[in-house]
Amino acid sequence: MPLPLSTSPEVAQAQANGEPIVALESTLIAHGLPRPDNLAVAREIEQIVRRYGATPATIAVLDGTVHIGLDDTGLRRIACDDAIPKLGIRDLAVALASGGSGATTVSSTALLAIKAGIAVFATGGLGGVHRGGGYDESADLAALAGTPILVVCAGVKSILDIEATLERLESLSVTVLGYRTNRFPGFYLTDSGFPLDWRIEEPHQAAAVFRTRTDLQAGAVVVANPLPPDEQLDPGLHDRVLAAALAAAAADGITGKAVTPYLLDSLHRATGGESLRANVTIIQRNAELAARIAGALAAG
Ligand code: PSU
Ligand code: MN
Repeated sequence: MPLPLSTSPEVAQAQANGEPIVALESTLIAHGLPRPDNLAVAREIEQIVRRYGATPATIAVLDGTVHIGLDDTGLRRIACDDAIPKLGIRDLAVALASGGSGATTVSSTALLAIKAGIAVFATGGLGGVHRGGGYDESADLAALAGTPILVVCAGVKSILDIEATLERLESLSVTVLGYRTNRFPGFYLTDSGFPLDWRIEEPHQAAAVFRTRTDLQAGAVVVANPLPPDEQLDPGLHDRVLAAALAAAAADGITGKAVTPYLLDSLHRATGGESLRANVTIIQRNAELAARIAGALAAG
């Protein structure tokens, strides 16, 4: 049986015309941003993708069907329905087989985007290796290793062990490019403290690397797009509230896929919305850059 897949009219038309398309994930809407702002942000990032010449394809599972591009009702369900779970790749089959619904993470969005023939994807920050004693590594990393997709992000979330995550990205042969930077971005922070081997200046260079990467072997190209220094979260505030959030997560016994949403929410509360503002700016900027790269890729 073929995968139950529904493509929005806007995305289907762009596909038919060979026009640039940008995949957007739904977990950051459902579980990464607080309500009610999340719905407005979901709509706004789609608008940004359109403004920069591409068609947005927000991906989610609704009632046992994969949606490539959501209408406003679908977007509203993802943003406002309390019963929308977070679906990594391993959860997708269960949700689809049982007629369920859910929001897709970086791993599952990348997989579904490729199945729909979409090569460029914008998100906030990738998952990675968590800090602390118990081993917790996001499925995003292994998924990117085998998926021919270009992901625009602000690095990996700063709640993670960034050094270990960079090592894993290297082991998994994920190509990482700094966009106008030699430093790996730290999500809320412009600079994670770690260097990058490769830097590009313009979208067409990302497109050229991606084409070559795909010719060599299926695997992701990560374009790391840092927040400008004047838009980052104050680093002192960041370090203080992160330490408190990590301690609270441990004290509350938070495990598994609840860890990332819990930490992001703790930071949003503890910074009085400053981390939320930075997170939204990250997503907006990544949507713009992804649309420009998708344009360069479509132009050939
Ligand atoms: N980027 C954001 N906010 C988010 C995420 C990314 O700005 O909430 C989500 C993505 O869906 C990513 C997930 O795949 O966080 C990582 O979750 P985990 O660590 O459980 O793999
Ligand atoms: Mn995990």
